[in-house]
Amino acid sequence: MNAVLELDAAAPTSLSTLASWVEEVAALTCPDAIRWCDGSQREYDALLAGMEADGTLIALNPDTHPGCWLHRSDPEDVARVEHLTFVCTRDAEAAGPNNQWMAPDQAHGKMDALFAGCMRGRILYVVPYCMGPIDSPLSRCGVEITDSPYVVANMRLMTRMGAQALQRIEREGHFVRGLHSLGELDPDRRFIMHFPEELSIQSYGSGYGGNALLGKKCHALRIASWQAREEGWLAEHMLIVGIENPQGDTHYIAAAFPSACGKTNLAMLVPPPAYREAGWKVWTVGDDICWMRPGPDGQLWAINPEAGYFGVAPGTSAKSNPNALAMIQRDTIYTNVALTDDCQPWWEGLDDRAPAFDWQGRPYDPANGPAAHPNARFTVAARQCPSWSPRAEDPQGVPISAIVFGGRRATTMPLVFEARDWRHGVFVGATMASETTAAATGQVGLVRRDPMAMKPFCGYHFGDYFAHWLSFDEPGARLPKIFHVNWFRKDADGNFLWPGFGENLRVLEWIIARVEGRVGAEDGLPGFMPLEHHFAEGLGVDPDRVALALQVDQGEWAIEQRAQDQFWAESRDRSARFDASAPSSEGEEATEL
Ligand code: OXD
Ligand code: MN
Repeated sequence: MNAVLELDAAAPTSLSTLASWVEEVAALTCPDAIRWCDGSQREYDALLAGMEADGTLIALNPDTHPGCWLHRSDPEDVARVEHLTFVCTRDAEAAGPNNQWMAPDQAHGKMDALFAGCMRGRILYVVPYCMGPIDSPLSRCGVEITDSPYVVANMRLMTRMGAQALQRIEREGHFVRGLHSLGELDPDRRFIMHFPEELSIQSYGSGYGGNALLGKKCHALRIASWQAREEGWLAEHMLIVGIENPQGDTHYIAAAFPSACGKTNLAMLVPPPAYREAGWKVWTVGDDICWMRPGPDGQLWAINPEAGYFGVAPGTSAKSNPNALAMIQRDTIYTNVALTDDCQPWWEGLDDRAPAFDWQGRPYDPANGPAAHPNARFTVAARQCPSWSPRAEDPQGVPISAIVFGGRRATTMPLVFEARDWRHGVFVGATMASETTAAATGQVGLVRRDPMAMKPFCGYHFGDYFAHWLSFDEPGARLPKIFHVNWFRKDADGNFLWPGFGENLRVLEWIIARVEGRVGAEDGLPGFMPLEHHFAEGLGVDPDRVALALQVDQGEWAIEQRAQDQFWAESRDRSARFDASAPSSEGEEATEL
């Protein structure tokens, strides 16, 4: 490999702060060699070949899945670990009740002890990356140091990684510092530490995506949310999707849902046949993270800082997400999926074939649980998606017409409603809740408050975060309308009331009609509710079930409001100023056309 350097060789960068940081880290971690990654195909191929040789990756069936690989993680290292994730600010209050806090000195002491000598026998990779289009003023850069070639390969798919990013970093002179080691993969020696004041991240003891691909949750959400507050923008856990109507006009919608609630599916939605024939098109800009900033025209302009998708495999099928299925047929890294007997990737919900091996490589036995881990993932370059939007590369970003919040709620929350104004919309996002999923360790299926789907990702005090959101409502602002959706409402027998997937376009159509001021709404308990809509037209679902999905039950709503009050009480102090200003759900005027 041309880029392998001995420890004492000169670093290939003109930026002395970067060169000296790499030297310091090498002195602490004692790697056998240092490799500066250039992001080339050659480098990527060599990394994959090395991982195949040492068993880190298994080549999948080259006829059905060319260029695809399977990685089996340590069985104890399969999801984000919120209980081991910390925000380390000088002032404990700044991290807020929504984060675990540790004093920076204490955290550094702990992490230095863990990192000491941890790369002996390993290669230290230096991974310069850019979050966002390489020439966008909205983008931000970082450098991740890691001893995991799996992380390097994933970072190449997920970010603009390598020589061009390094050039931008050298030009700008600053970058977010991320230090990662697999360590021993011991859950008792695992920490994910964030130092927003130092713009740095330290992650030890996990190879799992959200803990180890530091550009993603750690940088693009926790650190970026802190930077965004200081600089007047928003770093959000949102997909970005463009909806093109038959007249050729495209509206961009940003939508926040908690992990594993169908963000990727919504971002890649395939219109139902009647909509497709009428000329509706869907364009995927991003499936997980959205950075938004007010433009000179007062609108919010957004970029997807990522260049790839790290999606949940189970449940992905020709029905739920045909675009995703098409894009992961080639050049994809799978993690913790099952295998068929001819070495094709398989997971629950894909099809009715029988798997041969489970995610741990054991002959499949239903007594051992699901064949694929419920949080099994695929990593793939965004451009491979058939609905990929070329606007994902636009340095100016895309203008956002609507913001949608949503959660997984069996009861209470209707299919859709609109917030009365920005202030109310912030309240709706702040009080959002969802049933927990397998994307994080812990019990699945509990309703928890997850404001703006940022509970695990906001790098500072939620009270300050809500205040930051409110601050965008200023003279001259042309802010998006805010909506709330729930695709997951169930009837008394536990069956979903709404078919979801491609049919969700019907709800997005109503949202766009509201944005354009073309349809009326009535004021209901949660906000403005649909009057005219096409939700049930030609849907093949009993319209009474759709009506039930749209309904708000007074008793359930009262319980919801008590739960919201309890949430505000927990985040008292800084959120109090916001709580006091929250609109009541009664006495507002219905919107006129
Ligand atoms: C993700 C998550 O991986 O939210 O996107 O957990
Ligand atoms: Mn996510």
